[in-house]
Order: sequence, then C-alpha cells, then structure tokens
Amino acid sequence: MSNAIKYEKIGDIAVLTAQNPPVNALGVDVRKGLLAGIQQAENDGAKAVLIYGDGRTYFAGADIREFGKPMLDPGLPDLCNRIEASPLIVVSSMHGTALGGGLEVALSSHYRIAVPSAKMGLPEVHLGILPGAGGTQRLPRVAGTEAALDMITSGRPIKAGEALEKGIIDRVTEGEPREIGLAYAQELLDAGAARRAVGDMPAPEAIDFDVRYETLLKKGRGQLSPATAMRAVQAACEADSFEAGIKRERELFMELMNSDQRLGMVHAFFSERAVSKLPELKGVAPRALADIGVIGGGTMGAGIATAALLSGLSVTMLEMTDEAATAAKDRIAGNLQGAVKRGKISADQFEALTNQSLTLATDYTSLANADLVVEAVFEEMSVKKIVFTQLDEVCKPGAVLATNTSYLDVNEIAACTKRPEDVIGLHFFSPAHVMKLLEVVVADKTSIDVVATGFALGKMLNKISVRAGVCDGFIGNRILSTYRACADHMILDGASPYQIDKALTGFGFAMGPFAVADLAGLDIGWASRKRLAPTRDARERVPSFPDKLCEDGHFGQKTGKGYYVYEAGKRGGTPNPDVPALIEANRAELAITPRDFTDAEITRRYMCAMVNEAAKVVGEGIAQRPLDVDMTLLFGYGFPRYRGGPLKWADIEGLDGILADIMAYAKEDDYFWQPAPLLQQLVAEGRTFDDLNRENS
Ligand code: TC6
Repeated sequence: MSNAIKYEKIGDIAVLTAQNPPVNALGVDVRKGLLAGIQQAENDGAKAVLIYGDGRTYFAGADIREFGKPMLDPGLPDLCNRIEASPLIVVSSMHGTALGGGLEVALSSHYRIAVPSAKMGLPEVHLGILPGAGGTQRLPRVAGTEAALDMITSGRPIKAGEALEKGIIDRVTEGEPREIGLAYAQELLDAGAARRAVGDMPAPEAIDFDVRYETLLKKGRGQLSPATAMRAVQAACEADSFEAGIKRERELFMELMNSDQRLGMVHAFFSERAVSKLPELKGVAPRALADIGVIGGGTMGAGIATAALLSGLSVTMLEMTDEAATAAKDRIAGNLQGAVKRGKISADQFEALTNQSLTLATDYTSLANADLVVEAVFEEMSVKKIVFTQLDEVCKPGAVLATNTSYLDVNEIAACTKRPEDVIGLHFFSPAHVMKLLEVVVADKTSIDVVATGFALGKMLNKISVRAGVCDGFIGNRILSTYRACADHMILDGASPYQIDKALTGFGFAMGPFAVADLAGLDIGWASRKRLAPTRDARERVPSFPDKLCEDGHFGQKTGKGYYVYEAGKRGGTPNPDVPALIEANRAELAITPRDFTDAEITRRYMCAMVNEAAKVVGEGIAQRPLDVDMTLLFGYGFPRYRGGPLKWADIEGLDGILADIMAYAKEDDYFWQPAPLLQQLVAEGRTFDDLNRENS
C-alpha cells in the first residue's frame, strides 16, 4: 500500500483514506494506493469500501504537475474503471472540493455522500483539457445532458445541495466525512443495497450538438477545451456503448493534452499562484491594515473604496468639497448596489458598508489614523506632490502612503515626503472593484514590510498582485505603449484599425487595441504623448492621426466617437467613417505608399513588439520574472488565458523565430525594433523564459 492511501478494515467495510496534502491531488502514489486498496478489500472479504480524504478536502483533481510527463501506471481512467467494476459496494464521502479527477473517482463509486459545504465540479476546461477519466460519460448519465454540459463546459463547481438536486450525489449529511461515510456504507449493507455502476446506466439524451459546438467556440474566443469537451459528451449520448464513449473521450482528451492551449492554461494556473509568492517577502510581516484612506472619489477612487469596503476594511474617502464627497459616495453606493444585485452582499450589509464603514471627509486631518492611504487624484506630478506633502504632515508614523499613478515616477513622489520608505505605488485597473490586477510598484527606498503590506492589501482585496519596478508605465502600460505603437506603425504603412482589431480578437484578445483605446478614453494616450514629446528621439515614428481625433473632441466611448461611433443603448461601436481620411492625410504627410497586411502578419508583428518590450522589462528588473509579465497581461490587458501570457506564448512559438523576425523588421525601422538583450541572450544560450521562471521562484 502506498503512503498516500491508508487502509483499514472496520467490520465489513474497508476504509481507504487519502493522505496527500495539501489537496489530496491524485498523483501516482494516490492512484497506486487506491488500486491496491480496492484489491485488498476484495481479498479481505470486505463487503463495502469507503473512500474519503484526510485534511481539508476529498481529491481536488489529478496532479497537475504530472501533465506533459509520461503517464505512470495506473492511469486515472483505468483506476476509475477498476473502482466501478469492483463487486463490493464502493462509497465516496466528499468534503472540501471534489474537483476534476476527484469527482470522476466519486462518479465511479457506486454511492456518493457529501457534507453540505462540499463543492464539486469538473474544472478541466480551465486547464485546457477535458475530464478524461470517464467524467464526460458518467456525469451526463446521472445529471442529464444539459446539466452535465453546463458543468463540463463552464468548469463551474456546484455546492452539495445542488449536486443532490441534480442527482450527482445521493445524500447530504452534516458531520465528519469519515463518520458519515461509514454510517452510510453500513446502512447500505444493512438494507442489502445493490452495487450500482454509473457506466451501466442508459445513455443520456442527445441534443443539437453542432449548434452548441459553434456557440462554445465563439464564446471561448478560440479556446478549444469547452467545445472539445462537448464533443465527448456527445459521444456519451451517441456512441454504441459506454466503452465506445470512453474511447472517444480518451482520444479527445489526448488531443487537448498535447495542445499548446493546455501548456498555456497550466502555466496560468501555477503562475497565478506563484506571482505573489516573492522570495524576498518570505518571513516579512506586513503592517496592520484596518483603516484605509482614499483620496479622490472619481471612477478609480470610488472603485478602490468599493473593493476595500467589500473586503471588510473601514474607508475614509477624502474629496475637495462636500458636493464632490457626496458624489463619490453615490458612485460607491452604485458599485455596492451591483454587489447586492449579484448576491455578493445583502441589503443589510449594503447599509452597514455605506453608512458605518465609509466616512466622507474634506480635510486631510481625517486621515491621521489611516493605516494606508491611496491617492487616486489627477495624473499630474505637481498635483501628486501637493497630496503627498500633505499626507506626510498628517499621517501617523508607519502609515503606508500609496499612489495609484499609472505612469509617473514613484521615486519622485516619494522624495517629496520625509518618509520615502513608507511610499509605494498601488496601480489599480479600472473599474478597481472588478479588475483583478494590482501592480505593486516598489520605489528605490520602499521598505520591504511596506512591499509586504501592498501584497497583503492585494490579497484582502482578492487581487492578483504583481511586483513592478519604477519606469514609465511600470510593467503593463509600458508594454502596452510599445505594442500600441506597433499597431500605429502598421496603420501608417497600410493596415486599418478595424483590420487590426479583428486580427487580434481572432488571436483571442478580449478586444483589439483601438476598441480598448476608445473604452479607456483617447485623451489618456493624448496626454501621455504630450508629456513624452519633449524627450522623444527624432528617429521615433509618431503618428498624428490619434491626436487629430482628440483635437476634434473625440475621446472614444465617453464622447460617443473615437475609432468607432457609439450609439446610446447599443453594445460596441461601428467604424468611425471620419477615421480613414485622417489616416490617409497622415500617410500623405509622411509620403508613405500604403501596402496590404494579412491578419497573420498583423498578429505576428504585434506579438513580437509585445514580447520584445516584455523581455526588456524583465531584463531591466522592472518585472522580476517572466511570469510576472504574463500575469499582468492576463489579468489587466485581456490577453487570452489559453495562451498563458506573452512570454509563455513566445516560449511555445520558439524564441529564435521571434528574434529572427524582430531582426527582419529592424531592417525597416531599426529604432523601434531594437532587440531586447535578454531575448538575444536566451536564444544564444538555448534557454526559455520558463527556465528563468524556474530559476527565480
Ligand atoms: C484533472 O483532474 C484531470 C483529470 C483527467 C485525468 C485523466 N495538482 O489553490 P491553492 C496546489 S485536472 C497539483 O493555493 P486553495 C497549488 O498549486 C485537475 N497541485 O489552495 C498550491 O500549491 P503551492 C482538476 C495542486 O485552498 C496548493 O496546492 N482540478 C492541485 O486556494 C494549494 O492550492 C482542479 O483544477 C492539483 N490538482 O484552493 C483543481 N490543486 O502551495 C485545481 C492545487 O505550492 N485546484 N494544487 O502554491 C484548485 O482549484 C484549488 O487549488 C483548490 C484549493 C480549490 C483545490
């Protein structure tokens, strides 16, 4: 028997206890132990078998770390079939999270019981695969085709009560999984219950799978796993036998297991967890966080305040006037109403958050007791300096002073206080109570416990926090300005904004760069271009058409016109008919003869620009690891999760090919396309960005 499964015999019941912390993942030792345990139970003359997990959960799934390596016997599908085929009555007792292969083991058991708090689901699509141990065949047999399809293609876990209603489990009982499982198994034996194999149940009803397939592909923006998983459920309905369905599931599973999308999504899974685990923060205690101050109650400040309130923090919102403070409160209340509507908080909690946890103020002295203050005022250095000078005067010693700047120099802001060690950048993304990304910007003198406090706040606010160093735009906006510049150059040379947006949504981005610019507000880029104009290198290609749009008063969605025209009440926009003339005038000024671009070339250039800048960001230490860049782009910039992030994408594509293309583009514009030294080094050494991740985590 392996150490990961403990075997005992209690009366007629053999008990198999999983002991593989932290989540009882079904690694090879667990699989071996379960197989041996079933065999031993049959040899021992047991009449029933109980399977459950020690610690915080039943099996939370296959061991994801084994993916991509040669499969060690016994495989999970064989194990599930073996469990189901046992002549003994097999009972699974679930608590915690019975996910993926975990739920598949439970579905191969003959009876299932769970505690009320247990959650169960088949989240494999989020790892780029499908339930490959019979889940696509067994779940529809117990829950019906529609319910199974919903769980399998969305990956959404459900609570025990819902699972009971859907027929996925047989009983929900309060108690310890071991005790309730033993009692249930004994009851089944006493009642002379028959062994009940899901694989023997009739095939589920077929639906119109072809229509569903197209819808799933479109919804997933090219993500293959949900649509492919649907084909496996189709086999459950249409195959000649259960065994034939299992065979089809296996083929489809292997297709996905060998896909680049699986590589991307597994990278996202582990990077999401690794990103806030910085070696430098090991053992560093964060400062206490209970009272937060927010300065500025516009969209950003109100969003930050909302996120803080929802996490149980007290918030003092500072505005310039009583009217502005009231408007800020209205914005926060509007955001919180959204949380009420989505069932995240009750009406009573709404009242408490808006009336007790939130304080409005117009005087800096109200921030005297705040543990952390974050300013979200106008993006202008002189304004930020006034704010920080005042904070320095009123805040208690040890308070963390944070700026939400998107581009400005945090060192310069810190230098106007007498306590630069307490100053940090906390760059939220709008709307701040929704967007998951938080860049924790560490300035030269920021003390390490202040960095830890930034990450602790991110955790409380349920954000993905990424450490960034100081430079114009930090990690995300710096890379954005480069790939956006690449898109502008392609327009000057002949592409249209609409073709570029289409090519990039085809790649999997949630939106193309021009639709994003309209959403964010074209005035933001305009201000940034004006700010950078005095320091620009004469060799830089700077288009004038984006400025022309702004000069005409078109700032995107907020003014109803930008690259697209927006009609009230309609989602999305239609191409602005005035834009082509602005572009043509710009080309004429520069004497450019436009040429055609294919969608593939657009995507390749755009991605090469992104990867090259990202490699510079890592090489300069602005991001500590490639995975920090990947998570920034995934959680703040709509990068398709199934591609893992730009640097994972680059590893998969091959760094040498990317460098070769950059060198070729440099023949047209050797200022913009200066290859990143880190990229050159990795290619020369035959290493990848993932190698750097491993060395630095
Ligand atoms: C599958 O089953 C396919 C079957 C078909 C086969 C033919 N494997 O998230 P946490 C690690 S696919 C390996 O921080 P929580 C995790 O990396 C799988 N490791 O905790 C972390 O390690 P670290 C289907 C795993 O309480 C530690 O455990 N199952 C696995 O916030 C703690 O994790 C899933 O997709 C794993 N399966 O959330 C479930 N799971 O400490 C994936 C976790 O070194 N897991 N780890 O960083 C989850 O969704 C969550 O981990 C959780 C617990 C809800 C189970």
